Amino acid sequence: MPETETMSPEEEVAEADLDRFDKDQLLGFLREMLLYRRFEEKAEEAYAIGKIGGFCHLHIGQEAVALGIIGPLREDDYVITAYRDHTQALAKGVDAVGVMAELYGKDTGTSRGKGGSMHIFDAEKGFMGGHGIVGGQVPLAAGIGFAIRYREEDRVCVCFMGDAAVNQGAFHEALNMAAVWKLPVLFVVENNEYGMGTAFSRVSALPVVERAQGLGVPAHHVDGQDLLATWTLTESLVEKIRNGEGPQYLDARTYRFKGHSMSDPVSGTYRSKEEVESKVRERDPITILRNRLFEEGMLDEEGLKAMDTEVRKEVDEAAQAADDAPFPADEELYTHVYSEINEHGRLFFDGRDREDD
Ligand SMILES: Cc1ncc(C[n+]2csc(CCOP(=O)(O)OP(=O)(O)O)c2C)c(N)n1
Ligand SMILES: [Mg+2]
Repeated sequence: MPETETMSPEEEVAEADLDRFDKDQLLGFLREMLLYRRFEEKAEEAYAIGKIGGFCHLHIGQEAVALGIIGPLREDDYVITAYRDHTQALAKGVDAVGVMAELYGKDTGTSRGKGGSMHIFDAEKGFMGGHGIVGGQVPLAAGIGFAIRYREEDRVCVCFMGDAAVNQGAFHEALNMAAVWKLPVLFVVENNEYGMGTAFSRVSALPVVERAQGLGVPAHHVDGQDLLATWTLTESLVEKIRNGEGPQYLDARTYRFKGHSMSDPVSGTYRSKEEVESKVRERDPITILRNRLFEEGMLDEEGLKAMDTEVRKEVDEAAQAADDAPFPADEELYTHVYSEINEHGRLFFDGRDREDD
């Protein structure tokens, strides 16, 4: 893909200023990304033995985008995303046990086992899903942004989407309105270079970062495998948005290490085995951060092993809890089919004024 854009000033700061994090924070970042990785590996394993059914899209390889963008947010900010949503839910503070139980289709899952992998949802945590229609969440994010402005709050909504979503009409309509109304939304493209099996460069004349051109939404790009750069740039973009400057657009360059979903091959006609292997070898966000911590003398092999053991235990416990939990009762087939309407005859997107739980 042609590199036509120049670096944004924020990105220069992000690349230069890496000493702004302290040791505990950095170790915490690594632990968090390891948790996402082990969680997904566990889900992969559970899927293979039939404990998880339906669609299941893993985020392995893209962890730094989730943490680097959600980490700098406030607890009361919103996140909305597509179907590759497990690690983003974890990053937003959704309980790992609830996410795993949702994958298992159990009653204790975040959507009572009725949403599954693509529909993790936790309104209390400001995690607004989990959406299966490519680009479907983009106008919803504009709606959330509108609600924030209408209520005169200073919250921010982050809207993740895949690179394929920028070819959807809804993307252009939503970004246009977000710019006109100066909505507090950060639109993030998780640019892993491919849709299901189509290279982005085959279906777009312009690189992802230029696709917001003409819509009035300032565009930025970042190495989405570099957690610290992504975190630093996101902080500055969120500050602009909170200050009322309107929406921002971020092309976060990343790579998916697994197949499109659990039922797809890792490589094939659309990308070579060699390409995937070289990305896994050279562009793993966890390895990149781990190496940096090794170089700085903040972590050694033993420390890493202890961290990993702890994380694996947490994930094993989540899987065991999911396995032990009951499936939803038969009557649950008839609940949550239509959204409840409150006494004012209005629907609230974040569950306010609802008494159904
Ligand atoms: C409107 C619509 N068209 C087609 C599909 C089928 N589909 C599911 S995922 C996908 C590719 C999306 O790729 P991208 O947005 O880059 O996200 P990624 O899977 O790479 O995270 C397609 C075409 C869909 N879910 N919705
Ligand atoms: Mg993609």
